[in-house]
Amino acid sequence: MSSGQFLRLEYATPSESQLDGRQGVLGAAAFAGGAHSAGDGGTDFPLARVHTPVLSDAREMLEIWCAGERTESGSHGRVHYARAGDFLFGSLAVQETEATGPAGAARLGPLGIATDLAYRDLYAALAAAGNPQLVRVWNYIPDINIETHGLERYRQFNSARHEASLACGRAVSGNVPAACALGAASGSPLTIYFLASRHTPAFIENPRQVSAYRYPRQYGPRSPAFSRATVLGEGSEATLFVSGTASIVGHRTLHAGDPAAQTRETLVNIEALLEEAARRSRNRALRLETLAYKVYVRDPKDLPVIRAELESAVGRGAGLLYLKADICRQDLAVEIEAVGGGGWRHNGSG
Ligand code: 3EB
Repeated sequence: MSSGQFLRLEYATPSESQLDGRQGVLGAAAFAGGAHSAGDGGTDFPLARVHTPVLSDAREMLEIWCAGERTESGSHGRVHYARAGDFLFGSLAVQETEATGPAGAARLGPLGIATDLAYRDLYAALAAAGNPQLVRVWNYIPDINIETHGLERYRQFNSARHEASLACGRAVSGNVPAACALGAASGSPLTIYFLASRHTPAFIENPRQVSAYRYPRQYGPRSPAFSRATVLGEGSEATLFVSGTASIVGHRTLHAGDPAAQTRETLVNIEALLEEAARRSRNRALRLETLAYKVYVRDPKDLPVIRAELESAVGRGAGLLYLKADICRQDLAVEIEAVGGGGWRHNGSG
């Protein structure tokens, strides 16, 4: 069934985006290595400020989600949210220094406590909004690869996300949102934004990969709770959300030390997801060249080869945004996420 609504993603600089007084914005994320300026005058929609540098001439870039007329906006706990029809966008940030948390969570450490607080607030905001389905979650974790308390911080995050989800009666496998988890600047807050819908998406796994929620214990005590992709709607209006995707086959990293080969393997994974998504949603317009991509590059010196591989496969796509970010495994040089589909139109300079 068609929801009769559109969802549109745009990548733009703050000046291109003309956020002040602009209509139809559901929510946005601003990416910058230094100080943020987008939305300085305040916005009436949620704006996530993510502390990751942009790999282009622009100092700051915006990811803007438009969904027609906003019907409500406000905050619930730490979550700033806006609704438009069936969609809900939310954003929240938690400083680890404010993370005192429940006594039982002390063993999680400051990042674990921040994650616990964040996810409890996220689920409470969803519950207050009548429990729309989580479709896509973006997680930005300061110092993601650093080990503290005897455990890498990404793994601490996974444990806390998993346990907070269980504590809130939420799934940790199967019907879990598409997601990504990337590094952010040291000392920045744990920053999360998300999209939810009154419609339940299809949850897509990649036949080439072990589901992340079934990763063996070698990747951490609690497996990451995300689907490889989700699709909202059916036929020509289906909108696809591809999770952060990397050069992983089965559960193992392939092509360590070779960013070009990692990019090609990642694209094979995305194509496998496209095939699954097209089959499940009966949308044959879902093709590599019609998606918009956000590309996380660990080491900026790899940008030229990663860009060459990606753009030879997808052209300009429907938009490309390159960011410098640490990735959740030390041996991964690149991770790519994507959005596409018929209910979605690109409307930016890309
Ligand atoms: C991977 O495939 C790469 O923890 O939410 C990708 C997407 C990754 C989401 C998450 C992690 C997450 O395992 C890492």
